Amino acid sequence: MNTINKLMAGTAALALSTGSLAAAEKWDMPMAYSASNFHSENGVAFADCVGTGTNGEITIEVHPGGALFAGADIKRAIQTGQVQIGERLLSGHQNESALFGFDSVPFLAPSFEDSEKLYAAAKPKIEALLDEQNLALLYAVPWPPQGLYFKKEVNSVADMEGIKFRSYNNTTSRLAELTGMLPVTVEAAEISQAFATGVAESMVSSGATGYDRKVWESLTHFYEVDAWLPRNYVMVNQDVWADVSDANKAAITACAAEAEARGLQASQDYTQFTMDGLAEGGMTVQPAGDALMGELREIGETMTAEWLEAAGDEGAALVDAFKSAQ
Ligand code: PCA
Repeated sequence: MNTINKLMAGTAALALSTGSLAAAEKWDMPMAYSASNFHSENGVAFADCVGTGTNGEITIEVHPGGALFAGADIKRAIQTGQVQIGERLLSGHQNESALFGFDSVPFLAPSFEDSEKLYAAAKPKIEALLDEQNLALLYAVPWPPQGLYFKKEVNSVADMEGIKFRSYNNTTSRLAELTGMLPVTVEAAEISQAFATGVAESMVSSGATGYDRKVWESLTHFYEVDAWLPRNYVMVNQDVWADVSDANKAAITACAAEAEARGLQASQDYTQFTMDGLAEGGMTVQPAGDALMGELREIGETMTAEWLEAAGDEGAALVDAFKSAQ
């Protein structure tokens, strides 16, 4: 090789290496729940899979605990490209579309099995809604069934009168109103403090969230109600997604499918594990009594009718598709 050829070969090698450097991208992935929560652990495993699957061309840094954006702001941050990817409880955005609340209709799909069927019926519509908002859905994972937390024994709706109730979406605020409680919206990351300071005294949530936030430090009772199983969604900005190579899209989609299956399994495994953890922490953990369940079911009927009215024909079609799959 003469000098000129050597120089040219060197330049080509340099161009190649800077080319592959330029192709390497880092995505930030805000998540609202604590690092120890199973959704967050699943998100980290997904991020690792993407790093490996794309040969390091796309790496994802997970920011759990609402550290980068609080839960309520994550969806907008992805839509507007402030971050490339993130996770959000979509039922927190029922103000944008009532359909986002399909997974929080009381007693519509109260088991993991039903929840999967309901999600299958809803998924095309949810994907279309997200697409209109510049978002592509990668995977979704349900929380364990929702039960009621209190700092006293509660046997009826009358026992709930005037209690300060932590809500996380429209449905949970409405539940508070219909049971005579006072709703206050608090992100999961802030609930330990809210309970410790008396800003809230009660909530509806999973055993998993109570366990993660060590709520036995302030609360005493968890009643299994199996009211609904809301979902977290991992979404990517459509403009970012459009720029991903086909090979990397395939790798990320495969990681997302794995994460969805792993997350569902973790949610199922965590259901009993975290309820046992609440009991070990000193809480009384038991199914809600028949009288209370009867009253809650009546309230659930009111809330179902309200949701169907808000969600219109598309909501009714979604419920019909779910019922015919049962
Ligand atoms: N935990 C989340 C949503 C549902 C759940 O189980 C929360 O309480 O914010």
